[in-house]
Amino acid sequence: FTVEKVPTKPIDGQKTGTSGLRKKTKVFTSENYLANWIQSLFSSLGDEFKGTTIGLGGDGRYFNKQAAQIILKIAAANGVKKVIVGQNAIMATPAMSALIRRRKLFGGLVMSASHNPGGPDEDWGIKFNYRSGEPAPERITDAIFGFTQSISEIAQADIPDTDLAVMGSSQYGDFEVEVVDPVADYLATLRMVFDFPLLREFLARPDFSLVFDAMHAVTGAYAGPILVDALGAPSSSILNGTPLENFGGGHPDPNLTYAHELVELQWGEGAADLGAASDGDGDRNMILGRRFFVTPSDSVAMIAANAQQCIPYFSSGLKGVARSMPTSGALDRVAAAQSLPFFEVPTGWKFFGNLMDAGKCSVCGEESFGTGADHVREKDGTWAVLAWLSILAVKNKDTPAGAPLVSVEDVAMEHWAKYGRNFFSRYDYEGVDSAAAERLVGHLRSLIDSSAPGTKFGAYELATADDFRYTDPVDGSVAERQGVRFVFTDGSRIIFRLSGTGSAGATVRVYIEQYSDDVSAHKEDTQAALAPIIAVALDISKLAEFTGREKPTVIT
Ligand code: VG1
Ligand code: CO
Repeated sequence: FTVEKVPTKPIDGQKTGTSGLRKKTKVFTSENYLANWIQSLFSSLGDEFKGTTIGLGGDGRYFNKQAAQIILKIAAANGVKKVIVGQNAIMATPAMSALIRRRKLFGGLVMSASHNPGGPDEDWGIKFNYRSGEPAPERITDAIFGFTQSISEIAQADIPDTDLAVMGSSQYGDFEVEVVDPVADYLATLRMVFDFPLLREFLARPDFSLVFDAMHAVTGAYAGPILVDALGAPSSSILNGTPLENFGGGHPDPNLTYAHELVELQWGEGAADLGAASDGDGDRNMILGRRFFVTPSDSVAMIAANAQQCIPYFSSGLKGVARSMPTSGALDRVAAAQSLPFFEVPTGWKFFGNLMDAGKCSVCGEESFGTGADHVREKDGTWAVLAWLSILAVKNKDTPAGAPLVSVEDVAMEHWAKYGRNFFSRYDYEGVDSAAAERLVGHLRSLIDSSAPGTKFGAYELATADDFRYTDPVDGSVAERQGVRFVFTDGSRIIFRLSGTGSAGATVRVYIEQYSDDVSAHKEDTQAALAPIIAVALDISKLAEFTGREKPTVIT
């Protein structure tokens, strides 16, 4: 093939956020927008990737199929030897991470804006994962951004479009495209982690039921082969299992607001013993019991506490555990009780990768419905569902037919009785004016400076206040200004940060946490338990005054 050099000009604002580059679809489909970023990615990698193989796939959203063809042409022209593409351009984020690791790829591209809605008027996005399957570290994303600011031409191969519906290889000169099953490598990785025969046996019990909501997103392509074919769940246990380009018009975000179909089911007569949902690209998860919600900060703590007994991959114990800074301290208590190394990192999965590569962390999680482990380098929605299934399967090994099963709620109550409960909630204010959000953060930073330890905020006495700064214990890199936090003497916390995954305007996130070791209070409703500290958070931040918002758009 021949390589054409297409002249182009830098386009503003191609800086990646918490997880890749996300914009309105119309921005990405505008002239050279995607091509500029892809060329900048290859330019930033120097000669390092030449002659290597990379992966490509996405969450099935609108524009992915066209985007894949654009990416293949630029990859060929820049000297990539081979691209492995998921059939129909499908590849869940954790599956890409598994593919990179199993096939020792140089990296992989995931076309996804995760839980953001899809379609011509909604969002599109792309992210790059590196050699060990981890989200590209900031030194790479910063370099890409640098190239986007000075780019003058795009190299493009004049190869025909590849039929991505058909598995198999196509050769174009020295360049090869191989279309593969997007499930196979990922399933092989999950088989290495879990006891599939045990899970199969448990799912076959007539007194146990599972419901999984794929939200018309990418896990629709995985739920059938994994939950039904490999584990024997009835196909009726999968809801919204067909991936659609616009996710059926919804937000493919597994939380109590957007996964309302599943929530209604789990709070109704037809509730299953375990209810779960995943997001657009398959890395998030929500875990529900019957009329019971497991907040993600608790989920990671409960999985960590039970991992060694219930999941074969962890049978010799955990190397360590980690959570993002705004995630509640439930995991800290498990780490302390089991004398495990513990790490607190900034928001975003990229910070866990170094810890895992260095053998310091086995299980980690974020409050934002992200849970995962070192079998891959991304959070993993399906993994979390199988982890909970494993916990239930092991705890019910001796439950005779007809006797009540140990439920999700029982697991949670038992955990809280042992470790105490960290009540946690997050308030999101979406679509806030960016300048107003910046003024709010400015106010909070000045509040840090003016508040000495011992200052009273309502009934709470300040222990420390800061803007979180993280030094990576492996490579020494520093991430600054990762969230304003107020920590009180009783361990309660109020944290504020701005989202880095939106495509327009600003989203203000307020994270609230309060600990209780009083077993009689553990059944209390989260919002009721946190009402006093939430009032303090809204008061000291003057959030309503700065943003004009009386109420959050989403509460999780
Ligand atoms: C959000 C979450 C963060 C998560 C990120 C990517 O980021 O808060 O915990 O890692 O989304 O998740 P932010 O900057 O908007 O708060 V995903 O499923 O969108 O890849
Ligand atoms: Co996601």
